Amino acid sequence: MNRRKFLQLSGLAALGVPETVGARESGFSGQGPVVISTWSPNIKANKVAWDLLLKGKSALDAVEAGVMVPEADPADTSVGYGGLPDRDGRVTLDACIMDQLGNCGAVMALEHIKHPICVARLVMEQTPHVQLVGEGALEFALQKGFKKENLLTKESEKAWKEWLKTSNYDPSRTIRELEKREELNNQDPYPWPVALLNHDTIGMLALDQQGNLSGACSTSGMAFKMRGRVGDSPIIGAGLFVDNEIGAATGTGLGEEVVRICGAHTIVEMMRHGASPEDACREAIQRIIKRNGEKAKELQVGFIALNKKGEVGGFSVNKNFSMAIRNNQVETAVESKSWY
Ligand code: SD4
Repeated sequence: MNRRKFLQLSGLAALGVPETVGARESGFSGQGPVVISTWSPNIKANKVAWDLLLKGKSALDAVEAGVMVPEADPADTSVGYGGLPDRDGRVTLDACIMDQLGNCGAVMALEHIKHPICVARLVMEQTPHVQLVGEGALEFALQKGFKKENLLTKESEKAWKEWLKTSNYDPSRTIRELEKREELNNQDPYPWPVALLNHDTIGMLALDQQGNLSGACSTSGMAFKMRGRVGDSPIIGAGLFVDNEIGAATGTGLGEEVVRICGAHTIVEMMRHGASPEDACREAIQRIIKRNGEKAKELQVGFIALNKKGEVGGFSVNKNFSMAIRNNQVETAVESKSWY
């Protein structure tokens, strides 16, 4: 990529406009630093992470700061503040973080705290545990000085009340929403905010200038889920895994499917045995397809991976999964290849 094009991309991102390169690519290589996130609008989150990486900060600091961007954004209806609630109208958040030493921390079904990723980091750094859940996670956060806030925005409350009319839990809604957009010939396939979509959990992976890997993942989970339901996103090995010798992986989509195959860990193990990031993600997706290919047509799971060399890739069950990538050569968002 020439310098002019690179600057153009940077300019677009500065305006908050995701640059979408030819669809269905996913092999990018280059030396660190690198940051990759699920979903193209997270090009904005990447920017925050990237700026820290350029200053020589750790991948851990970068992914935490990056993930805080959609957590604070009320327009992002599946992460943090403004996340769609469970079927009882309560916003419950899941997040986890993992560093280059194999340290990790997670919170599950955490309410009232805008930045669950920061609580997850403190679980990792300041407790003898890896996971805190519900009331206990909230208590811990309050002890650490986090503010108790109402995270249910007027828009999310409205969406929930609308949902109550049918009370039909429907995780395949994302696919249909995206298809509708395609049918309408929408010129901007990845609008921000993504008001109606049920999937835009952020999973972010980074490689820093010291050559270390870290990752973070944060979500409000599936919209209108049962109270107490926890998906893949805060589960180390499912929603996120980092092995500093090999690489890192994370994902988005219907968490139950990801937990069943230990998605992120599976991908890292594939890379250990020589697979490229894209091939490793594809192999994990194939396991979901193998269980029930027909059912898989109705759901979405998308994985992304980053290896120690700074190569990235992704793969999804259905089309319309995108990833945002930033390295020394590109600042871009691309649609991943998909099984269907
Ligand atoms: C979950 N994986 O709770 C999450 C959902 C998701 O955007 O990706 N939402 O199952």
